[in-house]
Amino acid sequence: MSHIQNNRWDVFCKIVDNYGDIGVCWRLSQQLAHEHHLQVRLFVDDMAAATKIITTLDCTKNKQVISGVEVCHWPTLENCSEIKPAKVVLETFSCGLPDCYIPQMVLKNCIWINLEYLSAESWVSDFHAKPSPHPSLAITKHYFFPGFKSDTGGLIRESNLTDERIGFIKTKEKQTEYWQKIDIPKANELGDDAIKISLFCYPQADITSLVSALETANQPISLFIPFNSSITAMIDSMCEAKEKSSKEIHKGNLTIHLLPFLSQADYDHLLWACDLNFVRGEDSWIRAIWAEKPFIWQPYIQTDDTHIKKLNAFLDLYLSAANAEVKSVVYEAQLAWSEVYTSTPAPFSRLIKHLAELKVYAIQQTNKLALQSDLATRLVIFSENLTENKV
Ligand code: TRH
Repeated sequence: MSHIQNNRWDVFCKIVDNYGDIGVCWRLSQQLAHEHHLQVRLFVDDMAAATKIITTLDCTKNKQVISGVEVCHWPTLENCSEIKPAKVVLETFSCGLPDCYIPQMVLKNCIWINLEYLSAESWVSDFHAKPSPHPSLAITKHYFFPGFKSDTGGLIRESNLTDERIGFIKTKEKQTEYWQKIDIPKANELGDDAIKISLFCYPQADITSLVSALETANQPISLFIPFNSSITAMIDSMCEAKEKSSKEIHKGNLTIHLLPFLSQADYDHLLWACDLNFVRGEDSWIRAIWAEKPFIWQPYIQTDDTHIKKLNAFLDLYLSAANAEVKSVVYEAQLAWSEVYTSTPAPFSRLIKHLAELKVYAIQQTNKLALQSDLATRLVIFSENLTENKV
């Protein structure tokens, strides 16, 4: 983009639960600052929760600059009038904006965009970029939907991500350094037939069937599990008391490695290093796509099986170019992982047997999706177009 008129952005993030809200906001804020040279303020309602993702955050400070982004406490009634809105205000996931801030946005003729959750459902194209005038104030909110198609808001992808991943995959030393950093040097010595899998899931996932499939596989399997609160009960039920304090659990051909919760960058590297990734929610799902490896996605559980509809919509899109065998293996395993009733180990055993073909397909799909412009770029263009239409 030749010249950006709106170089100040305010991003608002409420951490509802889990890590996805802040994970997306932090990633996007940094990208807007680094790649689009914008002055970005990120307002967060729960600083303590945000430290999980923004690890160097000092919760005692009202504002601080980290990685080129000014991270601020959510405005309070007392200090709200001192906070002058930026030209572009990005509300995320319909988190709402502070009441006293909105009238100031009206005065400044701000651009108001609400970033929605990612979905592959077909209605997204119809709702993307649509305006919603405020019921009583002279300002309009615009809905911006991420998505997989050119008529949506696209997917978050940093401009150097592909090159970094390729560099990591090609360079043995980088991989050795990585496994040492996360304290699993042995991972680098695994034989060529060994399979590496990462696991990040909600507690409803049928981990028992997965583990049964992996422990009886024909080749050695390493399962890497970054720590998160959803996983503790599952681990406890799976391992003997003596193993609970250990970072490694052995079951047949399977070795489970319990990792700490990683930084976003280290988590990306884990996805790149593994042959298969189990991911969930929104941000880890997109990162798994960019990892160019087969993955199983568990959508955030919703009522009325809405998450299954979302899963099916994604699979219909993602697998549209796959052959019958790949389609059947992936649909079966994906649905077994997300259906709430207990499944059997069979879909996961089948998945492991077909990993080589699934890898070829994953590479094709990642390359195809990477041809599209990324979400931050589309957001900036969208905000600039709105400005031009306003003046
Ligand atoms: O944590 P999530 O379940 O978040 C979800 C989704 O965003 C969902 O859409 C939303 O409705 C719900 O929260 C409230 O999963 P997600 O989106 O994958 O976010 C996880 C973030 O944590 C992501 O940025 C990757 C990061 N992460 C690490 O930084 N280190 C780790 O070790 C792991 C496992 C994840």
